[in-house]
This record gives sequence, structure tokens and C-alpha cells, in this order.
Amino acid sequence: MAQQPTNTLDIIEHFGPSLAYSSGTRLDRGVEPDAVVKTHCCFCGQQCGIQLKVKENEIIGFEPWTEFPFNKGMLCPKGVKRYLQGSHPDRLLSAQQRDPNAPGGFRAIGYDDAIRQTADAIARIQSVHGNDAMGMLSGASLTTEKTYLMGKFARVCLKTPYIDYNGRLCMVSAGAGNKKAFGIDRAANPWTDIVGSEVVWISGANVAECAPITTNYVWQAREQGAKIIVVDPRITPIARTCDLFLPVKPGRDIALFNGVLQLMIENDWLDHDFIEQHTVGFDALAQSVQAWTPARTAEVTGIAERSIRQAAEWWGTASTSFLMHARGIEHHSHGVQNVLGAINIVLASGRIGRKNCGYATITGQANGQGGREHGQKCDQLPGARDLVNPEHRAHVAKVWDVSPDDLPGPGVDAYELFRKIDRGEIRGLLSLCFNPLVSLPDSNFVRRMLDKLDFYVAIDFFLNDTARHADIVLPGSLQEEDEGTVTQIEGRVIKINQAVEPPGDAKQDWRIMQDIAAALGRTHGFTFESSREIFDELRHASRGGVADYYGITWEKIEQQYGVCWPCPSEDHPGTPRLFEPGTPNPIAGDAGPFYFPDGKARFNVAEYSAPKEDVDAEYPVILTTGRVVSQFLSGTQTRRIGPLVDQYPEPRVEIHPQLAAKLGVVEGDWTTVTSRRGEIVLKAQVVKTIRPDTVFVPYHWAGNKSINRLTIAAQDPISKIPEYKVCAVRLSKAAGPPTEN
Ligand SMILES: Nc1nc2c(c(=O)[nH]1)N[C@H]1C(S)=C(S)[C@@H](COP(=O)(O)OP(=O)(O)OC[C@H]3O[C@@H](n4cnc5c(=O)[nH]c(N)nc54)[C@H](O)[C@@H]3O)O[C@H]1N2
Ligand SMILES: Nc1nc2c(c(=O)[nH]1)N[C@H]1C(S)=C(S)[C@@H](COP(=O)(O)OP(=O)(O)OC[C@H]3O[C@@H](n4cnc5c(=O)[nH]c(N)nc54)[C@H](O)[C@@H]3O)O[C@H]1N2
Ligand code: SF4
Ligand SMILES: [Mo]
Repeated sequence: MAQQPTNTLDIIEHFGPSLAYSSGTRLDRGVEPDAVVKTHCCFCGQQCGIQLKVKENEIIGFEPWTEFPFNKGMLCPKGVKRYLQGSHPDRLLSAQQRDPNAPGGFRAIGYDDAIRQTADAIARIQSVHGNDAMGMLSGASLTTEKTYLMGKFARVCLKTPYIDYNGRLCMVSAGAGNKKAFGIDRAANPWTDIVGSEVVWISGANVAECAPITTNYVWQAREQGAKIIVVDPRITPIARTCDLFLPVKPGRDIALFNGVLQLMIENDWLDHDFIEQHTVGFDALAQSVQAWTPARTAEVTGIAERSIRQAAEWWGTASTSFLMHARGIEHHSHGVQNVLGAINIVLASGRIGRKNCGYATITGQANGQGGREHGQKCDQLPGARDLVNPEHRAHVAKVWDVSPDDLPGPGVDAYELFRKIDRGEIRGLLSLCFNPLVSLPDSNFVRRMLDKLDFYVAIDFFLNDTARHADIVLPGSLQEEDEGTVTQIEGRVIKINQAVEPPGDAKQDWRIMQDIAAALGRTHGFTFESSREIFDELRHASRGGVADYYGITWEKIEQQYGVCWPCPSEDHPGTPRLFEPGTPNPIAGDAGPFYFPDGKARFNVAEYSAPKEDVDAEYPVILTTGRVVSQFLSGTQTRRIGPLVDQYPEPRVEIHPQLAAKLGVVEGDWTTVTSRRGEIVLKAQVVKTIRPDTVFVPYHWAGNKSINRLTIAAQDPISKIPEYKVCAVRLSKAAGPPTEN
């Protein structure tokens, strides 16, 4: 265990690589910039404020934006180096057409030609096989305006139900759990509520590497006396400074939450008034957790009984607290149940909707929040409306000036979309901001499906690993080449400002989508002349919905450093903290603080089930996957940023010394990891910071470095999130480095 630093600044020094102050760092080339543009980092959901320095249509560096309240100028290594991606030689400057005879398999073609070919292929597929033969994949790194346009494009231009987005791999378990319990899917509190709370509970979140700025909030809380509880199969950097570490066996978090709740009930550590006044369903839940004695909880979770008791006591007896979780509990075939388990202990404590009493899902992608609200999900319409609800359809159809009867019904999740390709039901695919070949589980299947398509068009600024299977690739825009809004981790809608123009033939993504609509002769609803116009339509489309953006304007965002939704009218300041008693909401009115007609939150029985593929004699080790601080998602961007590659050049497999000894493997040895679906050869990283029954591999690489060749395509039955966090593998020492690709 690392020596414990004593204050935040020491800690930043101590864990230098995971959190770097940007102030004083001058990474430009000593050139005086033409402009300095206040905007936000393009990577994770914290959306740190940053100022980009621009010279001759190129970003040459950055300056901290200390006034932006969330990060106050701080950035992690990715934010510091983000500006280097735009000038990478791989940047797509023209449209590309697949050509087996061309070097690299693609040749440059004119933009208009590429649009024409795309529209012709779509029209051909739809006239022969029907509208539903086209599928669309979209992304939550896009601005909210673009995500809104993508949902509208699928339903109004292509008239297909088949659109889904990469948040399916990310936010949907949290979303489904939050909707079931609270009726709304958004972090309940501003991050300032973390500081000053007595207990901070972190489940399945590698905060210091994946939400680096949140680390600072947690450490500030700790300096003010908070006890930090971390639940993870690995002693992550945040766990090294926690007060209680619970080394859960992957896939067993519901058992822990149920066991803690049982101890809260047994010791009467409950807020009876809150439960009585503001919730329903407690009795059935209490009944269901009776069997979760500390002994049984310890046996299932692999956590010592005394640690479970300690966690329950700290949590149960606190007067303020903040619980947060991320994909560690959500990427499971029972991810929604895990989330409900977490929410149950929050509701039973009554500590929500007040200062320093909070609960949040840590969002992942830049627009992980806004990207899941305005209709690019397969079952959703703008404003977090429901595609099957007749009133919701009527509202949005009116804004779109179409008949509600013409709107398709719900489609299918992103993975099922690939199964539809397999069945020949989907013949054509359009993707924007998604790299499924690297990011979906069991990727050998995904690769076969891409090659089965009649036509595939990808829109990206790099030729990503999936786009290599496309017929046409259209050169899209980097985040800094467009303006629009995103909604960050706290539910705060903020403004991305344009710093540079797209180079060469590259175009802003929303213009490309409209060019395709025009080439199809289906321009109705796709004649926006600016992102602002799209935002203004979105405001009306979301009006009166749960995710109500009507009262948000770009001006108000600039004036207030962001506006938290719901914001129902222009004179409304926004809603930083949800569920405050006495605050009316669009669903409950004055009936109560939660977003159901009776204003009450729901307890949900969270049943324990084991992961889909548990270990056995043949595959005796648990594989769990995730991230490292210097790489981002499928790596399309960060694998092109030199200093980030230097920091962590290729994936390694984290193995506990006990397991390594059994395998005869030492640090740096090439090691074969095999699952029922595939095999990978990686260097071993022998660390004491992981459970001996579990190995960990980060997923940011493609080809023979992609761990998703091994992962399982099991999905949560409600959210359809893949079970990235558990499958069964066996390991052996390899003869040498990998050869095949
Ligand atoms: N550096 C970096 N930062 C990122 C990203 C990135 O790619 N790189 N991506 C962004 C995105 S889109 C996302 S979704 C977030 C993800 O942020 P996190 O969810 O924090 O990251 P992960 O590494 O996926 O998983 C978190 C932790 O879950 C643990 N874990 C595995 N199985 C279990 C389990 O069964 N139970 C529990 N309790 N824990 C478990 C892992 O050991 C890991 O430490 O990060 C965002 N920030
Ligand atoms: N094994 C394993 N797999 C995982 C996970 C895991 O923990 N383990 N995590 C999952 C999670 S949480 C996530 S979020 C997914 C992410 O998976 P993906 O969404 O597939 O990953 P990205 O790298 O974001 O891919 C997005 C693509 O969009 C492009 N792009 C980014 N911004 C823009 C833009 O503004 N315009 C255009 N035109 N293109 C853009 C990038 O260049 C990139 O090629 O991966 C999932 N996969
Ligand atoms: S990656 Fe996230 S934490 Fe790092 S600078 Fe960007 S927004 Fe901030
Ligand atoms: Mo994510």
C-alpha cells in the first residue's frame, strides 16, 4: 500500500500521473496565439473547462480556465494533451471510398460524390428491402444538438426504428435504475455536495484514473473528515487513500448492498420519516433482504464480514453522505439490479435531496448525460420522452411537423442491431461517433457482421478500426471544429465553442447528415443553418418532458457557467440539486420531490444473480476489463497522442503475485489469456492490487490487442448493457509475443 499523503496538494504530487495541474504548463511552441477560446475538454463526462490557444486555424496549446467552477483550471493528462490530436497526419481531409487496390484499402474521392453514393445506396436498400433495412449507430461524444439530429434523422428522414448509440455500452444500467427508483435519470446532486459529507461511498469507479477531477472533491471531503469507502476488485489509486476498502469479487455487488441494508434494518439505522413520507415499496424490499446475513454476504462477495459490518455502520449512522458508482457495478448482466441495490441503501438512509446528502452515477463520455436524453436511444424521443407513449409521440411529431403515425416504434439495442445484420434484416448501416469493432463485446462476431453488410458508411475524423470495413467514410468534425452544448456529469448544460474550422473537405457532422438528407430528396426537417437553430428546436421538443431544456439558452449558459436541467422556463435558474422537498417537478407537480405522479421514490427488490459466465475448472479465472488514465475508450483519439501513448503504450494483464506464481509467470512475461470466444497474448503486470482470483485488462486497443475478442455478449435483460466486467478465462505463459493480427 502506498504511503498515505496528508493533504490534497501532496496527493497530487504523490499520484502525479493521475492528476496534473495545468497552470504554469506551456506546451505551445512559444507562439503568440491569434485567439484563446473558452470551451471544454473533448474527452470524459466531467467536461473540464479549458481555453484553447489558436493560431492560423490550428490549436497550438491551452491555458487553464480557472473561473469554470467545476475544475477550476485543473485538467488530467488527457485534457492537457488533447490539443495534439487535430494536427495528426491521419486526420481525414477528404471522403474515402473502399478500394482493395489502393494503398491502405481506401482512395480519396470528392465529398459530393461520396454523399451521392451514400444516398444512392440508402435509397436502393430501402426500396428493395424496406425502410427498416437501414440501421444507424450514434454516439455520446457528440454535442446534444447532433444527438438530437441523429434521432430525428432515423425517424423522419430514414423512417427506420433502428438507431441506437454507444451509451448502450455505458450509461443505460444507471439510467434504467434511476428511472425505476426516481423517475428521472440524472446525477441527483452538484459535486460541491461531496465536500462536507461524512461518508463518501464509491462502488465500481476508478475515480482517480477515469474521473480525475472528482478525485479532488473526494479528497477535499476527506480533508474535512469524511470517511471514504471504496468497493472494487482492485486497489485503484483512489482506494489507496480510502478509509475502508471492500475487495468485492466481480459481479457480486447486489449481495453487498443487500447485506448492508439488512444490517441497517437490524440495527434500525433507517430514516423512518423519510421512508414513510417519500417512498413506496420498503416492506417488500425488507422482506427480500432478510436472508442476506453478514456471513452469507461475506461468502458471496468475498469481502470479510467485519468489513461489511464496518461499512454498514459508517453508512447507517452517518448524518450526511454521498454515494457514487460507475461502470464497475453497471457493466453486468444484472447491472440494473446492482444500481437498484445502491439506490436502496441511499433511500433507506433518507440522505438525498439535501446539501451534502447525495447520490450520482458518474457519467462516462463527454456528453454521456445529454447524449442519453434527446432521442438517439432506440426507445426514446427528445426530452427523455418515450417512443411508445402516444402523448409523447404527438408532442414531438408536432415540433417535427410530421404525423405521429409516421414515427416508427422502438428499435433494438446496439448489439441486437448486429444480430439483425446476421439475420439479413438490416442491410445498410450509417455510423457516427462509434467504434463498435473495438468497443462491443465478442468482437469477432462484430467483424463478421460488418463484412456482411450491403453498404456501410462511417462518419469520423479518423479512419477508425470499424470504418476500415466501410464502403464510404465521410470526414466529420473534431469537437473543437463546431459549437453546441453538452451536459456534464452534474446535469449541467454547458457550451462547446468553436476554435477552428474543419480542414480540407471535412465538415461539421450535422451538415453531413443534412447533405445526405438533401441527396435523398428528403429535406423536410433538415434545413438547419446553425447548431443554435437545432438547439432552439430541441428546446421546444424537450419542453414539458422530464429532461426539460426549454428554459435554457446559450446566453444563459455563458452567463451562469452552465444551466442544470430541468429548466422549464426562461426565468428559471435551472436545478442543480434534484429532489429537494418543496420543489415542484413536471411529473409530480407539488405532490412530492420524486418524478412520479405521487412524488414518491420507489424501493425495488434487487435480486442477486451470479454473472452469466462464472468460472469453472476449464476457465478458472475472472476477467474484468476497463480503463487506464492516459487512454480514452476505443483509443481512436488517444492512441494518436504521443505523450499519452508513452504513458501506457499497450495493454497489459494485471495479475496478483499468487496467481502469477501458480502460472509460473513473472512481471513482463508474455501471457496468453483465453476465453471461450478468443485468445490474446499480453505482457503480465504482476501487482498486489488485484484479487488473486481476478485479472484485469484495459480495452483501448484494436486488432490482436483488443480484449473484446474475449469478452462475452451477455446483456442485462432491462438495460441491454454488455457484461464487460465479468467473464471466465484461463491463463498460461506464452512462448513469445503475439503474431497473428
Ligand atoms: N482515462 C479514462 N477516463 C475515462 C474513460 C477512458 O476511457 N479513459 N472513459 C470514460 C467513460 S466513457 C466511462 S464509462 C468512465 C468509466 O469509469 P469507471 O467505471 O470508473 O472505469 P472502468 O475502468 O470501466 O471500471 C471501474 C472499476 O470497476 C472495477 N470493477 C470491475 N468489476 C467490478 C465489480 O464487479 N464490482 C465493482 N464494485 N467494481 C468492479 C474495476 O476494477 C475498475 O477499477 O470513464 C470515463 N473516463
Ligand atoms: N471490454 C470493455 N469494452 C468496453 C468498455 C469496458 O469497460 N470494457 N466500456 C464501454 C464504454 S463505457 C463505452 S462508453 C464504449 C465506447 O465505445 P466507442 O463509442 O466505440 O468508443 P469511442 O472511442 O468513443 O469511439 C467513438 C468514435 O467516434 C469518433 N468521434 C469522437 N467524437 C466525435 C465527433 O464529435 N464527431 C465524429 N464524427 N466522430 C467523433 C472517435 O474518433 C471514435 O472513432 O466502450 C465500451 N466498451
Ligand atoms: S479527460 Fe475528463 S478529467 Fe481529463 S481533462 Fe478531460 S474532461 Fe477533465
Ligand atoms: Mo462509457
